[in-house]
Amino acid sequence: MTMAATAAKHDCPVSHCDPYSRENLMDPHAMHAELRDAGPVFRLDRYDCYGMARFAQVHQGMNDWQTYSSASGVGLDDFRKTRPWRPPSILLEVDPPLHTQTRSVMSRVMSPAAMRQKREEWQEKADHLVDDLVARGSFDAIADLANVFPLRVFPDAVGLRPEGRENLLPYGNMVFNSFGPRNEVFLESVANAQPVVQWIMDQCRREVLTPGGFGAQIFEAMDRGEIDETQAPILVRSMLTAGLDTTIIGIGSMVYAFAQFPDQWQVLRDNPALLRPAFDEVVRWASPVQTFFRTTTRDVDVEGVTIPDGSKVLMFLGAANRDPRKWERPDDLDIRRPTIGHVGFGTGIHGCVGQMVARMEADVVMTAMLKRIKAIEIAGEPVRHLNNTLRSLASLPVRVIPA
Ligand code: OVM
Repeated sequence: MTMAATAAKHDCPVSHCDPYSRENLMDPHAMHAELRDAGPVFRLDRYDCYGMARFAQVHQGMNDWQTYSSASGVGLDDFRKTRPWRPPSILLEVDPPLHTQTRSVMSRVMSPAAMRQKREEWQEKADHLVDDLVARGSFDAIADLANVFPLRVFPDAVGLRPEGRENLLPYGNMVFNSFGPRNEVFLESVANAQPVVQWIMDQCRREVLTPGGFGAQIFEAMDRGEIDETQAPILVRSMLTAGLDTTIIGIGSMVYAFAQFPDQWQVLRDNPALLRPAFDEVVRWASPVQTFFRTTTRDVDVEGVTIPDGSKVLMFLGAANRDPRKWERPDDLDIRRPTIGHVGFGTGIHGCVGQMVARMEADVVMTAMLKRIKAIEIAGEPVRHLNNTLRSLASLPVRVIPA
């Protein structure tokens, strides 16, 4: 018997759910299960777009940039139809060949070798911070740790001046909100946008960046002719946008994960060599960046359903990272599981270019904690911070038992 030459055509399942409602931003997991079960691809009729929530399709789609383009923006807005909220990123919101050029500059500046040079200094800062927190015994793992550490190391590494750094988190919050709809969460975050955006743009100029920093190195790539003088400041802006909220959530998620899975903290304490896979497992489990859009460049068949050319497709990274079709006991943190393929840093040509920074920050903070802390306990109700793209906490009261 032979199979039919063409696959059967199916109607596209339709979901009426709102991924950007307060309820779903607060706790997306029930919605994720529903969307995965809806099918390999579905329509989100509220937003006139498509979506994918299963691992197989999210992974496949993100690894096919020719079909699933970033050049019309990776938010709900279609740059071909509506004016972008800010001048587009030349890293995130572009396709090759420009993307290849800009990414190579960024990946060199934040290479593993570049990050290794930071280890000693960053470890000292982490040790110092964690010493103080362990002495206190109880603290807020977000306000006193996750929000603090990246701000102590990253802006200095980029080469920012000290004044005005309080604008960094509000800016990241706005940009990550802007990838979703113009809902209340977005509008609240842009209420006072103008001075924040102005400050960010001002910090992207060569004159204000400390010599030797990541920012200055981007301008050195410009001197070598790898990018031009209009592009260098926008790449510095990419660092300021993508480099803080994300790593803050990574560190916060690490603490939250091990507080919820104390046996896994024990496993890690017994075998600190698992630190790197443990961070990947936390990023899989938490998916700090929950979603990004792509835009189709042709009619594309997904398991018998046709997505028309020019459609926005919402990629549910968080849902893919907990798809039971791919992961055993997906909701459990298991630092010994193979996390290969998780899409918590994205995947494909747009996979997180700053992940070495994130890994080094997590590494030094966790190294400091592993040495000093026997157990982490949740000591109060965690409070969520709502964002259209990022899943994060505003507060996580913990108590730590010294080692
Ligand atoms: C950028 C940018 C902004 C937000 C996120 C991101 C996760 C990149 O401006 O290039 O990557």
